Amino acid sequence: MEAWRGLFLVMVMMIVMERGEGQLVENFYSSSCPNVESIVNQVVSTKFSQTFTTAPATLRLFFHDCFVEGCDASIMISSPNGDAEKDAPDNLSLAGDGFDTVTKAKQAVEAVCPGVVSCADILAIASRDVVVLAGGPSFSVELGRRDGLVSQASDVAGNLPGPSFNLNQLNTIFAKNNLTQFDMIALSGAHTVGFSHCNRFANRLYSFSSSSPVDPSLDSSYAQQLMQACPQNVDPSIAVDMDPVTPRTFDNVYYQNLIGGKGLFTSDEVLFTNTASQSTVNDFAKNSNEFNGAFATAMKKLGRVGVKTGSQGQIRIDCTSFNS
Ligand code: HEM
Ligand SMILES: *[C@@H]1O[C@H](CO)[C@@H](O)[C@H](O)[C@H]1NC(C)=O
Ligand SMILES: CC(=O)N[C@H]1CO[C@H](CO)[C@@H](O)[C@@H]1O
Repeated sequence: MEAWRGLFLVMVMMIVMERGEGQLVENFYSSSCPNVESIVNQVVSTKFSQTFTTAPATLRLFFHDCFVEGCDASIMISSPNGDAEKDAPDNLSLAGDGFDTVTKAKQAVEAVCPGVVSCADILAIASRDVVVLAGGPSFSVELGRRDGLVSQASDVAGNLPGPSFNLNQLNTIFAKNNLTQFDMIALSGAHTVGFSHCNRFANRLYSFSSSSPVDPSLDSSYAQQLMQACPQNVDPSIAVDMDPVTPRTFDNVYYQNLIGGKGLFTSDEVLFTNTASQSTVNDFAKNSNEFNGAFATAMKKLGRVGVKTGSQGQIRIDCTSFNS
């Protein structure tokens, strides 16, 4: 009888341990690098005080990293052949400031706890920190990610949403990453900061349909403003604020913009025009606490996508190259 009970207990423990292995925890570095969060925060704050772009650049880097090969810092890898994830055409706006933030934070962490903290975790911490610095909600970050061993430009296509996506396409690609429509709407609120290049939405101004060159869901004075900033055949490096009202504050004005026909991309505006998502947009527009809570929850879920843990992957020494 005792022997059976012992065996049963061992089996329960094995199941618990097996489940625990793939999971992130908040205090992962509590003994190996207890100050990691304050070290990262210090670097991110300094960089943010030098340039606001630190915030949108780092946040978008995290999103792109997680949706391609999981949150494993594969986006950080530079390749002499130009065939790593960051070399894919979709990267045009992956502003150097995001990469620079992670590289600098990693250097500061390595100086105190060498070889212990993954680049993937540093990117996750820095992404939370930039949201807070820009005025958004704070939240705890789960840690324990390992850095990936694969970074391929060819993996990017098909794994990231496009600015012309409709609601179904958005829901499908987020669902593949264990994120609900509610999470997707909350995460889209990241477009409350940062820039977009003209070519990502020019179709809405000049070639929407044969009967109407301008997308009728665009507010007409906003459309005028965009045409002024983005004339046809404009220099491809020209970019506009995605939130025309409060571009440097992480707030719920993004959703108020959608209600007013001032969503920059089709994929933004559709969240309001489609009745299946409209009520969430209305709620987030009215209630910033609700948006903040939903965004924080969705960021934690985003941070769990495709993570490597335990003995998978490696702890990169230099975030831009695999350990040799
Ligand atoms: C819902 C589907 C999404 C689509 C279709 C989308 C698409 C885009 C596009 C086309 C740009 C402009 C790139 C450029 O031309 O420079 C952009 C910028 C940006 N996106 Fe998204 N995005 C989506 C979701 C997200 C999510 C989930 C996040 C983060 C949580 C995010 C964060 C950002 C940020 C911060 C920028 C500005 C980057 C900068 O100024 O450097 N996006 N997005
Ligand atoms: C989604 O969640 C399931 C169940 O927890 C997990 O097995 C799967 O790996 C997750 N997918 C991604 C892309 O993280
Ligand atoms: C920041 C970055 O890595 N930019 C690259 C984006 O992709 C183009 C090619 O599509 C490269 O030329 C850029 O260097």
